[in-house]
Amino acid sequence: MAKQMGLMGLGCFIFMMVALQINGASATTYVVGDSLGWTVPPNTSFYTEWSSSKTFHIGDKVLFNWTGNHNVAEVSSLAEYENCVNPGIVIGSPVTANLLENGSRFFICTVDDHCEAGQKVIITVGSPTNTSSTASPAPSPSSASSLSFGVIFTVLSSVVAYFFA
Ligand SMILES: [Cu+2]
Repeated sequence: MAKQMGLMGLGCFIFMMVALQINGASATTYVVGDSLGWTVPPNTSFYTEWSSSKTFHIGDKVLFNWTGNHNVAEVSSLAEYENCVNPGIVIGSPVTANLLENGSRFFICTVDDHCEAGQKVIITVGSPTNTSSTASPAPSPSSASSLSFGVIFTVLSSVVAYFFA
């Protein structure tokens, strides 16, 4: 009985460790612009450089934080982003965008000419769609999770099989 309890305990322990790892791997919140926040930047490439200095993964969040007269609007294409097309829908402050899938998302400020002055950012999860980067793609979190759950089921089945043997 003591041996069986020990094995069940081991199974639970492994389950908790794997669950913690899954949560820990998908919980980064990035503040757009870091200490500058979301404002008219000192130069038009500021947010492009900020974004390219980060590696975003599915499950991460980006936080737009600002004071004063700004907003966040999400446009649906690179063309709209480049032309600062106002989608007519803006979001209050602060704004947190959840990155739920691979691809690029385009955010701009629609106040006055802030977008033209560089207050816009592209957040890309997975392989960049608009650069020629040859960096190897990050492993997919979903396949990592599937693998982890596969391990859990294998371990638990072994424990159960042992228990009933
Ligand atoms: Cu603005």
